[in-house]
Amino acid sequence: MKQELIEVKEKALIELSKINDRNALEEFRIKYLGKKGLITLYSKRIGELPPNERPEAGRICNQVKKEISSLFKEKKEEIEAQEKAKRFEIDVTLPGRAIPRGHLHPITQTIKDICDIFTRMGYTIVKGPNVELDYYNFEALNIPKDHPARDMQDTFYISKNVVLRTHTSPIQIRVMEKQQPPVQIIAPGKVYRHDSDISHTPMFHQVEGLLVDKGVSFADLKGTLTAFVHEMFGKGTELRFRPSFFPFTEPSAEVDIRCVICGGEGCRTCGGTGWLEILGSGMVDPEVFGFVDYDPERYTGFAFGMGVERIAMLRYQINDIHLFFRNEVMFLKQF
Ligand code: 2U9
Repeated sequence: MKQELIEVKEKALIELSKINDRNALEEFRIKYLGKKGLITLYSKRIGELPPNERPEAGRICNQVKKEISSLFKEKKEEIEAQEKAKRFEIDVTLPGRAIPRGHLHPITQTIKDICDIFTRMGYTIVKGPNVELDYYNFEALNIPKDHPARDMQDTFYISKNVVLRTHTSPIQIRVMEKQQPPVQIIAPGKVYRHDSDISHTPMFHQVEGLLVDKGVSFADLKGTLTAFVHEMFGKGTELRFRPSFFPFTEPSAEVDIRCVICGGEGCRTCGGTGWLEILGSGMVDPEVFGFVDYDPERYTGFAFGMGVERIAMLRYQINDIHLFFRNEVMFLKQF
């Protein structure tokens, strides 16, 4: 039996040395160390030996069991460590997973570009509330009570005297209320009009500007807006000032540029005229100065306003305003 046990041990140690996964190791444990395993079997057989052989056989059996158990334990730890290492294995030679980089929305980019041109001319950017008092949105801008813009059909009313601003002009009124001239500000932001069809969205963006000081003339307005158009659409862009009307400016003018699509030949975009309207402007009406306590005898000023979506559509040659607000990544990715 002594010889048999030594052979079992040697066989077991060779088997164990070849094992390198959890399942084979478990099979090994059952075969040698389990309840019905070989070592258990031998220890039971000790009782069948003549009494004088039993102590030595018992000692050898215990020693064999101890050795196998100890090497089994070592192997178990080794396999567990290997498995753990495999789970956390990182192949540093693999190419990295690229995180797609986003960018500003084309409307945000256009607002930024417009504002950058004016800040370089010395204008300060000012923001204001989207929900406005009727007074700042209409009254102080010389928009009379019976003006169609004040109709429920055209303006979103929050309550009798509170509206969603229909233009960013109330921002300029708020600034003028707080400070005397000189004022040189640019007012970008969202505006809301009760209007939704192929070419209108109920929310869109405007950038407006205001400059008030002593001796400001229509020539300053023309020079400023000409510089803006040349920066925004290119130095060679031809433009024209066309008489118009706004309740808050007098005289008023709209600015057209040569059609960016046909170059003046006449096409669908310019409606065959060869010109594209891009902004409105004028000298601030003295009536408006009355509301903010500016002396119209001492000060004059000019103002202008543009729709950002329209500028962006011309700039990127987009024919549908709704594309800006659908959040389709395939569209937005292009800018
Ligand atoms: C104050 C005084 C005057 C701002 C102006 C326009 C002309 C204009 C339109 C462009 C396209 C609105 O988005 S749009 O539909 N705006 O034509 N805006 S003058 O005049 C002001 C503003 C504030 C205190």
